[in-house]
Amino acid sequence: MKGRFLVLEGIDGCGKTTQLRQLAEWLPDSGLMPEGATLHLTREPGGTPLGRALRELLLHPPDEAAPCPEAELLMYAADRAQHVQRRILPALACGDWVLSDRFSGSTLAYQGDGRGLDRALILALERIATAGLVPDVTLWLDLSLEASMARREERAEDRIEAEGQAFLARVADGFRQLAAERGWVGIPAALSPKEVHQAIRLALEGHAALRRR
Ligand code: Z5A
Repeated sequence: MKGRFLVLEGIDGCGKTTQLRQLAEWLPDSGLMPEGATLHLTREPGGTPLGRALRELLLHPPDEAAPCPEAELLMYAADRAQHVQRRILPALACGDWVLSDRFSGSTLAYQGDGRGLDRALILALERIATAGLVPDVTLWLDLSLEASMARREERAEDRIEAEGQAFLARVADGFRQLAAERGWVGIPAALSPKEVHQAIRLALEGHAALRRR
């Protein structure tokens, strides 16, 4: 029996953390998960002890330690390789379900479209880091740039958020294109948290990849 791998993607502040918490309450009793399966909540970067150290260096480095774009790409790939090998694949092998806040789509959007790094290179690294693992369902929380910035107005920015509006606009375009290419489920994320949760529930209940096999 193999478990299921679900991912939430989208631009900064689109509501992934909020929805992950709501899914953590609903999914185990939703009737979708088989009896005895555990739901593992995780995120990238930072889903393993190594990943947590990388997350700190990626998002809050001292000025002199800020990675260049190429080093940043490799650090996200290292975080993912460790996450896949040490946490996600073992859980799926036991028949458990894994719900991750971000996965490899974020690298294509942020380092590819945002930073302008070579897409073929990113795809080659994706193959190494994911070992071929593809999410069963990716939920793309679709939020406008304006709403994203308004939601984060009062919050201290991390290193990536501090890149500004033009960077975020390229990332948002990247996510839109990826969602179409990879068959992600688009969720209108400007609705209230409760309405977004309802939309996600409907999408998961009707998703062929989550039917009992
Ligand atoms: N990154 C990368 O560059 N490459 C990669 O490969 C990967 C990641 C994997 C990770 O940070 C950073 O790393 C991220 C991408 C980059 N860039 N940045 N920054 P993260 O994932 O921890 O940070 P984030 O994506 O920016 O998360 P976030 O800002 O915490 O946003 P969120 O989790 O999507 O949203 P939230 O925390 O649930 O909500 C944000 C605020 O909006 C909060 O005040 C909520 O109360 C509010 N909210 C949430 N939902 C709603 C609705 N529906 N209506 C109104 N208000 C809402």
